[in-house]
Amino acid sequence: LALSAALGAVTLVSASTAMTAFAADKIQLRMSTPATETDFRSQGLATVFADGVSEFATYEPHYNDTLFKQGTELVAIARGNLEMSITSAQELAKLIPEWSIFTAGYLMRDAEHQRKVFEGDIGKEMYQLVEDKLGVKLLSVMYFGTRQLNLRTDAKITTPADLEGVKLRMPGTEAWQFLGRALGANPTPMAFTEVYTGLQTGAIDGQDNPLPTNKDKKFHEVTKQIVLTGHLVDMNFLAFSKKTWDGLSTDQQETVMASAQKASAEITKTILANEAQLVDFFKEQGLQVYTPDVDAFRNRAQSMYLESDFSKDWPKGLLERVNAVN
Ligand code: KDO
Repeated sequence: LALSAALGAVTLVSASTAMTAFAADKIQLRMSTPATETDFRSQGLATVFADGVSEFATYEPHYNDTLFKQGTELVAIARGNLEMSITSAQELAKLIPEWSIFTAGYLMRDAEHQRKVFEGDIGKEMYQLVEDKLGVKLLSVMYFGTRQLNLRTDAKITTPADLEGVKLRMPGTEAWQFLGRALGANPTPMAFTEVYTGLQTGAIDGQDNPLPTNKDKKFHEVTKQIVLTGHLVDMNFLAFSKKTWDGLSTDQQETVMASAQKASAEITKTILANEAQLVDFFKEQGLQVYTPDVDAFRNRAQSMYLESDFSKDWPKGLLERVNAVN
């Protein structure tokens, strides 16, 4: 008996070794994003995450909207056509209205506040909602940077009134358009991959993104100023197919989770370090970079959000709980 049990074990081990020996047997993890290959999130995932799961999975990133169009990734995952994406509160809010609370301007204070909110009870509850309603698992939160206004016009912007009539490109969901209006601008939707040309041709007057993204996309070549409104401490989540997740062993699930969290923590660190240096970079490129009357922007945005239809969908007491996290 002892011998046959031992032989059985040997057979099992060699079978599993044979399985992992061929890449073809590995689980394919396709990730679709509008971001470039040089984006810090792309880089962090392609190294830390890909290495972490490499024993049993092949991480296969698709950049610049080449696999799925911006904003369609979550539905693709839910339908079983994609395994992973870098998603946002704005994309989640389109499908799960409770999530619109995290699209509000001037809600999150900084990267640390964001991390504590999503790594605590609030994150657990809000992630569960996504899993139950969409069949998508959110593995981790990462800081994407603080969004600033970036304009091709040169008139100085001090208060929201100065943005009247300014055609501001915002990403293509209602939550983003509302944020543009809350800043006082005239928002217009446009895909991320079209923004550079939009700025170059004057189809739009400006756009908003974090400083590292502005540099990565070379928006400084086609704009004249950056107004440090800091209107959204932006964050992304690593979205993962629940169907794929359920097919993994417990060990593999732990590895996927740990690799996602490690990659996200490193991405956050890199983005924070870069943001701290980039004001000087843009000034060297000849752009005006300055801080407007941030209180004027904050007051207008916060009161517009509280009076908006979005706020009717926010879970009761959640705003107070988010504000109380420190
Ligand atoms: C953008 O379209 O401006 C935006 O920054 C919005 C983010 O939520 C995120 O989708 C991001 O684009 C893409 O990942 C491309 O960097």
